[in-house]
Amino acid sequence: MKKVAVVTGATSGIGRAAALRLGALGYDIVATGRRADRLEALKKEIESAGGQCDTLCFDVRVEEEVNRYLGPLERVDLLLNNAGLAAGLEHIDKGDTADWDAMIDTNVKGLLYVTRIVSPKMVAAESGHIINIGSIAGTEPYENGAVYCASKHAVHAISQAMRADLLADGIKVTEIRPGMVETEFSLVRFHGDQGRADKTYTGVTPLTGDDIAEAIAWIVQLPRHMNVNDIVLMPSQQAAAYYTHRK
Ligand code: NDP
Ligand code: 8X3
Repeated sequence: MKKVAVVTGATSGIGRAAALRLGALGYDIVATGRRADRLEALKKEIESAGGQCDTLCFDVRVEEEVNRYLGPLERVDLLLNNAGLAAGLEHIDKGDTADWDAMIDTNVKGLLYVTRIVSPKMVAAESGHIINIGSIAGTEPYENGAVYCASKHAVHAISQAMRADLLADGIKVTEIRPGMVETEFSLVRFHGDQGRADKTYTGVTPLTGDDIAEAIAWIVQLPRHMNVNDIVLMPSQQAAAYYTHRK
């Protein structure tokens, strides 16, 4: 029987690239996100390459939707908790509380809702792998990023704790913490301001979604006795959140 991979946030960026790569590796893909047209396009691309893809269109912030869509899945071998966003980049005294809610509800609560409904299926099967997409923001708080950094610090803590929780059940937990990846991330962070988004990558060759998918492909093909607990992936021109060498 083929393995099933659930990928949240598969309509764009890292999630889309990972879904394509995992589909090519032979996983049956369950691709999720809020944009139905993007999910449909992804399904066609995976299936035209000979893979298999089902799509589930829902918002990870809504627990009832998460349970309604993911509850009926009989088997999940791999869960890629990727759906997330940064919204806004400003000092704490100027932050928009709606942005804060979106980040905490998606990056933290959404990841938890998805994990809560999927992980018992893995526990019952005594096998599975959960990969959480954290960030360098999960260990390096930076100016203007208090709430995004807090949400990714939460992902870092949750990843470590869930690894311990699921250890005896034979379930691997990996956290991937990328630096700068050029996706729709900055466009979303700057609320659709393409000029500001583009400036993020001026003078830098950032990582791409495919680069992260490459790491995911390696991680999921390791033998059962071997796990990557935590991996930090950076563009060569970025040493840390505060150190980027722009040419
Ligand atoms: P994108 O904006 O390209 O993709 C984000 C994905 O998340 C989309 O598919 C989007 O789908 C989905 N998503 C967002 N909110 C929701 C929601 N409420 N319900 C369901 N799906 C949602 O950005 P990235 O690919 O870069 O981001 C993926 C992950 O990588 C995020 O967790 C991000 O924090 C993390 N990350 C990104 C880095 C970067 O530099 N790009 C670096 C480090 C970490 P839709 O809008 O269709 O719902
Ligand atoms: C995305 C990378 O540096 O904007 O998580 O936090 S950063």
